Order: sequence, then structure tokens, then C-alpha cells
Amino acid sequence: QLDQFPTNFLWGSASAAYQVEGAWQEDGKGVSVWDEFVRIPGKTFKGTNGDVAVDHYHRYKEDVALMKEQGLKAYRFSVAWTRIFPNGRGEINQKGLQFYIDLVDELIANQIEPVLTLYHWDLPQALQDEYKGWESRKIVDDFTNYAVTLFEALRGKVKYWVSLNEQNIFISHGYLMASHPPAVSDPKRMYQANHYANLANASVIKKFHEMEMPGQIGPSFAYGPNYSFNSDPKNVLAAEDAEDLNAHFWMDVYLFGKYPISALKMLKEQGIAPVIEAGDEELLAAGKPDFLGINYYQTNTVVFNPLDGVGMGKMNTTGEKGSTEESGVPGVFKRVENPFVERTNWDWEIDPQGLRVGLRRITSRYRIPVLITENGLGEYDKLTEDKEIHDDYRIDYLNGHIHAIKEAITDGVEVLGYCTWSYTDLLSWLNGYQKRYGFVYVEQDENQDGTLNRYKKDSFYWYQKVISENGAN
Ligand code: BGP
Repeated sequence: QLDQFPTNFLWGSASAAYQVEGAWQEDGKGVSVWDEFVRIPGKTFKGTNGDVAVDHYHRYKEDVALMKEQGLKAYRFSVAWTRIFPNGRGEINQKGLQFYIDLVDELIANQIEPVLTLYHWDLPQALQDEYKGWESRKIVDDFTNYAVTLFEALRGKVKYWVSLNEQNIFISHGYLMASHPPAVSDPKRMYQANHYANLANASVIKKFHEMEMPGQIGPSFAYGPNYSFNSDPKNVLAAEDAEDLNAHFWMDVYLFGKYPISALKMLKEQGIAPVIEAGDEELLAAGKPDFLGINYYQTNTVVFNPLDGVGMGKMNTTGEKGSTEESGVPGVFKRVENPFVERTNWDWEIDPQGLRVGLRRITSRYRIPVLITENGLGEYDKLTEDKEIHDDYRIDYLNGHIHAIKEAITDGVEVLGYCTWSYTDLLSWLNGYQKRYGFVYVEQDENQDGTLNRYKKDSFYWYQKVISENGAN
């Protein structure tokens, strides 16, 4: 039995540029695809956007001071590409770069390890307009050039680098479900864009190693382990297919440099497989990550889905419990409710043990250290008259998951750290500001009105204790 987590375990928390910074037009920043997307009526909850967000751009010192008070060991944040290169490439915008140098210096001065995400979805709009962004091979060079700029500027200061955040999500939502920019719904285009994203990811990792950067790099994958609903063989196979199509399809490429055979065959039969050119496989194989970042929120329970069965259904983006539509891939699988777990108001299944299952699967298949780059509970929180927030539901959620990690470590999984989502409350891409995840409450209502003052939730003090004792009880 392991009583304590490894020493130097990174007890952290996370955010992303678009969701916290605001200052969307300040100091020379360019426009990103999200800056444009939120302006299209009906795309986000009540039209909420990140123009001001929680104003972290101006209040980062206050936020870092809270981290210091809490005893946080690591802070994961992302860089807005458009602050560094307003048009995606060309001249460096020094003021934008300086913001991240200052943030990193502030973290280091407070003994907090920076974990830097290069890409958390806010692609420069200029690259979208010029060559359709991820749908062009040109993105590989531009993304690599942007990454190298940051490698050079922050060499030795930042030791943990995340290349792409949730490639599986930004690609599927952007090119299949049409719920993220560029709001396309075309599987063929999706798989091609995904292939270029794989190349870009590998190219940046390869460069990091060639430059002998001190530290480690890896992508963050949104992993929702798949379960079969029951032991009916056709459902068991459906769960295997779901694991191949929704998980191995990305993780195998990161770690083996190859797409899983069964999934590729399925795509070829449907005429939607990506075009893979000479040299691509070599690049994929040369860009092996040092760790795998895992964003874990929930598991997926599936059954077989006939050919005339359901397709992609809408997600619950309103917080009205039970409003999630059925969703699946015809001829393969569809998702069903797991009768053994509870659900949040956004219908996300709460399954701490699923994290242990997922970590074990990853370790058995890939033998790679894991950094948990996101895990958390999005819920309504209430600020009392005394300016307190009693979020015991969040404490229960995080406590359960920390226990699952501890068990996974005793199983033999190498876990470098745990970043909760999120540090402060922030913008939930499609769900606005009412779906809160933070340890720190930010005062503003669902219409984005409020002081943006920060208040510590009960979970803030609870995590402070977890960190000081190097593990939950
Ligand atoms: C992940 C993203 C985060 C964050 C989180 C919570 O997919 O990497 O940026 O938003 O999910 O999701 P949501 O805001 O939809 O509740």
C-alpha cells in the first residue's frame, strides 16, 4: 500500500488562454478563430465570449498570489498563438511574448512549476482564412515555427510542455459535430485535418528533442475509456471498436507513429481515410512524446449501434439535466447511460474508478509516464452572503479521483502529476460562465456581469491540505 504520492508529485491546476485571459485586442494580439466564432449568433450559451473572460491578462499576479497561498506546485496554462504572431506567422509581437515571460517568471518566483500548453484551440484566424488552418499541410511549418519561438524564449524556465490540447476534441467538434470553429461537418475533411494535426504535433516534438530542450513534452489527450454495457458479445465488440476509433486512433499515432489497423480499414471502406504521403509515417515515428497528458472527465458506456441507428446527437450545453441527445456512430456503437454512476447537471458521468482503468490501459499499451492535465467538476456554485462557496460536491469529486490515481500508482502506473480543471472559474467554451470548475470563484453572472472579484471556495482550502499532506485522505 502506498501511503503517499511520490515526492515531487506535481499537484497542479489548469486553465487555457481563451478561457481566462480576456484582453482580446490588447498589446497587438491578433484575432483567433474563437474570437470570430463566438460572434456568430447561437453558437455559445447566451452568446458568451472570452473578450474579457476573467481578466487574467491584467490580474495574473493576483491569481498567482492565490496559487502561492494554496501551495500549488504546478500551473498549466496555454499561450495564445495570436499574441505571439497576430497573423499566425511573420514578425514576433514582443508585447505578447512578454506577457508569457512575465507570467512564467512570476510562477517561478513563487515556486510554482509552469506547464505550458502550446495550442489550446485558439488558432490565428489569418491562417484559417489563408489556407483553411488545420486542413492544410502548411500548418505544420507555421505551428513548428511558433513553437520554436516559445522554446527559445522560455528555454530552461518551462520544463513541462504540452503540444496539442485535446486534438480529438478540437478536430471532432470542429469538423464533424460543427460545434467548434470552423463548424464543418464532413468526416473526410475531419480525418484529413486530423492527419495534419498529427504531423504538426510530431514535428514540434521532434524539434523539441533536436533542440535538446531541458524538460519534457507531450500532447494532452481527452481520454474517456469505453465500457461495454453488458457481456452481449456484440456490445463487447462495439466497446472495442469505440476504443479503437475514439482513443487508439490518436494515442497509437502519438506513441507508435501508426493508426490502428481496424479503424483505418473501417475508414478506407467508407472512403474517408486520410491521404498519407511519403515521409509522413517517418515524421510521426520521429515525434514521440516524453509523457502522455491525459484529460479525464468521464467514461463511455456503449452498445452496438445498427447501420440505421443514431448519429451524432447534441450535447447538453445548458445545464438542464437530462438534455443530452443520444449519440453514436451508425454500424459501430452508441453511447448509453451507465446505470451505476451519478451524473452532473450537464449529464457528465461521475466515475473516479474509470480514471484508474484508463491509466492502467495506457500503461499496459504504451509504457509511458502520464501527466493528468485536466480533471474536474463543472457545476453551478453559489456565493453566500458571507462570500463563501460551499462546494462539497467538488471536494467529493476530486477526492474520489485522487484516490483512483493513488490506486493506479500502486498498480504500477507512473503518474507525474495531477492538474485539476480549473484554477479560477473561467469560460466554458459552449456553456458560458455558469458552469464553474475552479477553486477560486470569480464573481460574474451568466450574462457576464460582475466585479470579477476572486473568492476562495471550500475546495481551495481542501486542496491546500491535500497538497501539504502530499495526498488525499
Ligand atoms: C476540456 C477542455 C477544457 C475545458 C474542459 C471542460 O475538453 O480542454 O478547455 O473546457 O474540457 O469542458 P467544458 O468547459 O465543456 O465543461
